Amino acid sequence: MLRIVVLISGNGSNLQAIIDNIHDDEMDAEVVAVISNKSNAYGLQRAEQAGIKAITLEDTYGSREQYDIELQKKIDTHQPDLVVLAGFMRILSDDFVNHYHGKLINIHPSLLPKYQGLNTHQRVLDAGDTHHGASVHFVIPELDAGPLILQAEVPIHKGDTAEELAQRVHKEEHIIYPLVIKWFAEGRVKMLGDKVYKDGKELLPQAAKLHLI
Ligand code: NHR
Ligand code: GAR
Repeated sequence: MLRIVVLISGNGSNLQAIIDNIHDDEMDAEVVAVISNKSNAYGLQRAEQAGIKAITLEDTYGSREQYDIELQKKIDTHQPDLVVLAGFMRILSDDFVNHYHGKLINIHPSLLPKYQGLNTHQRVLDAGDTHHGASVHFVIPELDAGPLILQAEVPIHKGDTAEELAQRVHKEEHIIYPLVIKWFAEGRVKMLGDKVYKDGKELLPQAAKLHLI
């Protein structure tokens, strides 16, 4: 059984997609706790609704390092095999990230390595791109730079607003994040050093988009 702790800051629609797919696909996985850095995050209610322990850890510690130590303690109480960032909006310190080497993943709303950082949908529109998407990647200390596991691409339509584009990307996120969780539950994905292996073979960045099956 894959024990998962999910970290959120807001709506938690990716959390919901993960909870629903674990159930519907009968995955050998369980979300054992959800932790938010914001007490008003709607995702906390989603967790409670699903009978999952919902925890708030607000930043009252002064330093990023101290917050991350407390966060690590809270997470490790639940002995997770996988820690999932799902709209978690705090940068994590190097020690925290290294503690979960190979067990910490994130979903980022762009076709990484393009558009690291925040406000991706508007930046993609401003650049006049024709395609956009989402990326699931292992987290390494360097922000949004960890090795890719799976990407989904969406077209950009003429006249799209950032909200319309974000919605289109979200739909794909809700497909690819649960799928990656399933791969973990089946022991099919690993990170060794800085490389990702899928089904025992090195997964190159350009192949992450093709590995939908
Ligand atoms: N931490 C590390 N070390 N490496 C990554 O790749 C991380 C990470 C923490 C979070 C998610 C990420 C994203 O997908 C993520 C990846 C927050 C910020 C940010 O600037 C940037 C990237 C991500 C999440 N946060 C501000 C901060 O000072 C706060 C912004 C806010 O509160 O609105 O922490 O994009
Ligand atoms: C998602 O689109 C995710 O890709 C993005 O936040 C959204 C969270 O939605 N993540 C980041 O921007 C990380 N910096 P959700 O709370 O409904 O899952």
